[in-house]
Amino acid sequence: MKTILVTGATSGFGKAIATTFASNGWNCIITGRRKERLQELTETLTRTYDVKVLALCFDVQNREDVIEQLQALPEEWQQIDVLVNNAGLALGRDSFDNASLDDWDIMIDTNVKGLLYVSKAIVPYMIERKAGHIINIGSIAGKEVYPNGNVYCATKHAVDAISKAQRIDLLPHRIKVTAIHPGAADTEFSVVRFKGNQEQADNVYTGYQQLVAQDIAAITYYCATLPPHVCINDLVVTPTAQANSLTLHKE
Ligand code: NDP
Ligand code: 8X3
Repeated sequence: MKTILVTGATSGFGKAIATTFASNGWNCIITGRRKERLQELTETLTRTYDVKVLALCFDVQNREDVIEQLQALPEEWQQIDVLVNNAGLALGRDSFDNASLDDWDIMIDTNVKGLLYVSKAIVPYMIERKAGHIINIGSIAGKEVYPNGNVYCATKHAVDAISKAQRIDLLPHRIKVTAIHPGAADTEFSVVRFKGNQEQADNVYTGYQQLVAQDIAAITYYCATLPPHVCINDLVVTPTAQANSLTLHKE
């Protein structure tokens, strides 16, 4: 039986990824800050599928907590076949001069440093087995910069660069590294970005068929289940109505 660790499994892509892998018989380590949601998902997955689930509650920004909890994994959970670094967020959509330093700190600490802490804690288990697959969730914001995207785009460009670096440095250890870069997808992403303003969030997703979390889960599963000698390195996926960050065709 294989094991996946998904960060940010309490919502959106992460929840759909955990559910898809569980439905295919994978044991799941799920993480996030919202404990009740982790408990709910644990109950749903174990009740619905014949799999084991380990829920770990931590903020990926908290270096000590991340390292402590992941280095102390029970032995039966140390064989992690796939790590999906998914936890992340955008905060605000303000011009460089108007944006908040606090928002910038949180995005950098979560999207960049959090991904590094989790990877650093899990990679030794993979090196020990000479096998493993890291799948980083980037964004089309990591391929192009758009107006008022400044630091969110910078963090996702960092995810792009870190994925390339991991692929090079972890090559001798036979660890695959895949970066998946989605375009607009209807999750809690925009409600978080606009700090609870539902109207502003809904406006992002009107007038076209956006991606849904299940699309990203299916792609992640496909990437994770290719033969051992095949690795998708970099994958950009947008709604058909979206050509790039700046070009969206709304009806
Ligand atoms: P959601 O807001 O639905 O999910 C985000 C997940 O990340 C939640 O489970 C949340 O869990 C977790 N998370 C956020 N901050 C932290 C933290 N500090 N510590 C631990 N977990 C955290 O958004 P999405 O599913 O859309 O986002 C998932 C990833 O996809 C993000 O990296 C995002 O940047 C990226 N992305 C999203 C796109 C979109 O259009 N939706 C497009 C391209 C990329 P909790 O709050 O419980 O901690
Ligand atoms: C999320 C997609 O275009 O809002 O990363 O940055 S976008």
